Amino acid sequence: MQRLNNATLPKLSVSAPGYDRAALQAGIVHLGIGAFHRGHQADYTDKLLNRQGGDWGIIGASLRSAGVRDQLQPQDGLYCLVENDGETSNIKVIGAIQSVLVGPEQPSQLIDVLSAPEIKVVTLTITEKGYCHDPASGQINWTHPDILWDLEHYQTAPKSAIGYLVAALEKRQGIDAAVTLLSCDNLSHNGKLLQNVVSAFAQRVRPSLLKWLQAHVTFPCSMVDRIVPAVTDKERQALQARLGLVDEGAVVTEPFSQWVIEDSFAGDKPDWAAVGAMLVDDVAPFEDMKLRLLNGSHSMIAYLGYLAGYDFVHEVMTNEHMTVLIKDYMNLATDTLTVPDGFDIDGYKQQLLHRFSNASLNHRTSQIAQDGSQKIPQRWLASVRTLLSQKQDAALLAFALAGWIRYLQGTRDTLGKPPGEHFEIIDPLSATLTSLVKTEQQTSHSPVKAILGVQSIFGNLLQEQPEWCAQVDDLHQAITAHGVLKTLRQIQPR
Ligand code: NAI
Ligand code: CS2
Repeated sequence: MQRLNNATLPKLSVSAPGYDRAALQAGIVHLGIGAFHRGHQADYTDKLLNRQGGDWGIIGASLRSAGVRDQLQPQDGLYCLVENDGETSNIKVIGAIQSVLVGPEQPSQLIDVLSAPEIKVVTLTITEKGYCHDPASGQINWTHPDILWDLEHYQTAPKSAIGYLVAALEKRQGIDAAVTLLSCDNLSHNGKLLQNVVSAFAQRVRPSLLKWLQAHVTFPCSMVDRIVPAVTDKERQALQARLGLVDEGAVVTEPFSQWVIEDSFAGDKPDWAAVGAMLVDDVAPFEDMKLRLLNGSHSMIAYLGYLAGYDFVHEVMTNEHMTVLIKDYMNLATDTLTVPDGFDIDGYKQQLLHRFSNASLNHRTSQIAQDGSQKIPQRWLASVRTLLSQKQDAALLAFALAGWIRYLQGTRDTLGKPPGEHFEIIDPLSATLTSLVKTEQQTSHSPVKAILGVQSIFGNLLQEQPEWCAQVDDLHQAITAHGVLKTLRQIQPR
C-alpha cells in the first residue's frame, strides 16, 4: 500500500493543508517532536497557516531517537490527526511540519537551525525530565549526566535541550537575533523554569551571554491541554483501512484543545490567538488549575488504577469508587486554587470526568505513570502543602502518594494469589527509588520514610509534616495488605 506524502495526498478525501507548502518558510523550531506536539502546537499552527498564511513552518527536532523523523520524512512531513469524541472521529492532514532533525545524528545542523534569524520562536515538549532540574527546587541539576556532558561539549555535540539552546543563543548573540523560547511541558511556571536552567547554564559557560539573553530572549509560560496518548498499532491499521494509505506518523486525540500563553514574545509571533489560543498576562491560575485538576487526577487514575488491574484511563472511570475518589480529589484540590475570574470551575471539572471517560482514547495508565518523580511535585505536592498550611485534611492525597510508593514495588495487586509479574518502573530516578524500596523490604521496614526522604522530589516534607507522612505510611500498609480497591472502599465515606 502507498504511503501518505505530497504525491498521494490528492487521493484523500479528508481535510488537507490549503496553503502552499512548497513556498512555506520556517519560523518555528520545535524540540521534542513526540505525539503531543503533533496533536497540539502543530495543529494550531496548521490552522493558522490555513487561515492567514505566514512564515510559520515548523522544523521539528528530536534530541533522542530517530523514530519520528523516520515516520515523517518519507511522508514529506504530512500526517493525519484523528480527533475522536468517543462516537465519531474527524480526520485531517496536518502540513505545518516541514522537516525533522535528529539531534544525536545532526547536532551542528540543529544548532544552526536554532540560530537562524528567521526562526522567531522555539517551542519545547521535551517531557518534564528534559529540563534536567531538581523537581523540588526548580534549580538545574549540575550532577545530571547530560548537563555534565554538555558542560564540555555543548557547542559541538550537546545532549540536553539546555545545551542546544545555549549553543544557539551564543550564535544568535553574534547576529543580535532575538528569540522566544516557549515551553509547552506540563510543569509549573514552565517558562520561568526554562529561563532558570538556561540562564544558570549560560552563566557557567559564557557569563557574557547573560546580559544579551536578558534583553533579547523571552521565556513565556504556557498552559497546554489536549489528551494525546501514544498511538497504537491497531489505531494505525484502522486508519490505513479507512484511508487506503499508510500513515506511520498519525496521532489520535480528543476534540478538546486548550493553549494559554503568556503574552511576552521577544519579536514576531504566530497569531495563534486567531485560531483559539488565549494570550494573557498571567498564566499561573490556568496552569495550577490544569496541573492539579487534570494532571493530578490523571496520576491518581494511573497509579491506583494500574495497581488495581486497569490498563486504560477510561476503564478506571467505569469503577464507581474510583470516580467518586476523583470527584472528591478535584473538589479538594479546588480549595488550593485561585480560579480565574468568571471561569466556570464546576463545568471544567464535569468536562474532565467526561474527557477521562472517552473510550476511543487508548490512554494507558502505564504511560501516565511514567516519570512520577518529575510529575508528582506540581500535580500533588503543591496541593498537599497548601491544604496542610490551611489546616485542611489531605488524607486523600496521602492515599494517592501511598499508591505511588506501592507502585514502585513493581507488581500489581494480586490479592491472595502469588505475586504477579514484575513491571518496569520508568522514571529518571528509578534506580534510587526501586533500590530504596527493595532495601526497606529486605529488612521488613516500610519504604515510605525512605521514599519521602528523597529531597529532590519532596524537599523537607518529611520533617515539616510528620503527621501527614505517617498517614501515607498507614495507607501504604493498607494498600499493600488489602489492595487499592478494598482500601479505597474502606476509606471512602458511605
Ligand atoms: P512522546 O513520548 O510522544 O514524546 C516525547 C518527546 O520528548 C520525544 O521527542 C523525546 O525524544 C523527547 N524527550 C524525552 N526525554 C527527553 C530529554 N531528556 N531531553 C530532551 N528530549 C526528551 O510524549 P508526548 O506525548 O509528546 O509528551 C511530551 C510532553 O508533552 C509531556 O511530557 C508533557 O510535558 C507535554 N504534554 C503532553 C500531553 C499529552 O497528552 N501527550 C498533553 C499536555 C502536555
Ligand atoms: C498525562 C498528560 O502523561 C501524562 O502524564 O497526565 O500528558 C495529559 O494527557 C495532558 O496533560 C493532557 O493535557
